[in-house]
Amino acid sequence: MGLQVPKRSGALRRSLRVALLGVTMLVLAGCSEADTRQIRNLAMPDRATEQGPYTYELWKWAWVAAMITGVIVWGLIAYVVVKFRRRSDDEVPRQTRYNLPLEVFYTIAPVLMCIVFFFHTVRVQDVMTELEDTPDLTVEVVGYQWQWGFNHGIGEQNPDAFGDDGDFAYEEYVYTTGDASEIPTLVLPVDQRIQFNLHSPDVIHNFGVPSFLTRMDVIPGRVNKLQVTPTVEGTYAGKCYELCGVYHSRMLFQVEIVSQAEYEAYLAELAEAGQTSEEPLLGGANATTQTGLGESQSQEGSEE
Ligand SMILES: [Cu+2]
Repeated sequence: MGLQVPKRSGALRRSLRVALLGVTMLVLAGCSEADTRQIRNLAMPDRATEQGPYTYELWKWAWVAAMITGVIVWGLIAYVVVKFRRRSDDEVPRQTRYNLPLEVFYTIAPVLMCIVFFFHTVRVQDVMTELEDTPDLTVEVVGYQWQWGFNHGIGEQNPDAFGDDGDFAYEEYVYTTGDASEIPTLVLPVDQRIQFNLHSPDVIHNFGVPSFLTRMDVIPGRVNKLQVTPTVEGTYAGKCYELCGVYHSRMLFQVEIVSQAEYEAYLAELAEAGQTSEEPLLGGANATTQTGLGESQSQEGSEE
């Protein structure tokens, strides 16, 4: 005996249909321009560098591959659900074991897919981590608990400098950093290949700008290097991506990509404000000389 389901009245069906239509319209109307952009970008930010599109393409095609796999799997599930459904209460399905060709297929296919994913991941990673011998300029970045400092070189860059202790690319620097009331701004010239030398005097941080579609750990005791070529002028958000302590969430910064002339004017502005030094300020002992870290704060820090 089957289940006795009361037939829905026509009125109920009509009101259900109206409700469904209403919900659909509400959902569609709720899509702001930002949402539409997010959907179009597959939840990725706009690309602001030459290297960014590589990450984006990897992301996009990984989704395409996952979708194709999903559609095949869902299709097969629907097919067997319908084709092999129980047709009468006392039917016992045919019992089958082993299907060698099928088992070989579903072992080899995922392995092949992993190889393809791996190949493209390595290819993109090589682009994102590539270090050209002669970047157009080098910025010494310091991430410290809990702030960022940016040291821009003045004058000619020494292409042989390695960026480690004392071996810096410039003879003179201007610097900027944030304080408790203001986050710092990293100003960069457009269309120049920029190398970031990443320093940390305390714990592991992570230097990341979503619109660059890349980021890198900032590790005490070593200098990690990252090169990007910004291509779109504008203001972007950056932050620390490694939980580094109680005020990790304050390690925000702003990135401004500007023209070469504006960049030079900015450096002159910093120099005029007296924010100059012979060597980049890299936190630690230097922290006392950085803006935003007054003497009282640094003394508190040294007592720990
Ligand atoms: Cu941090």
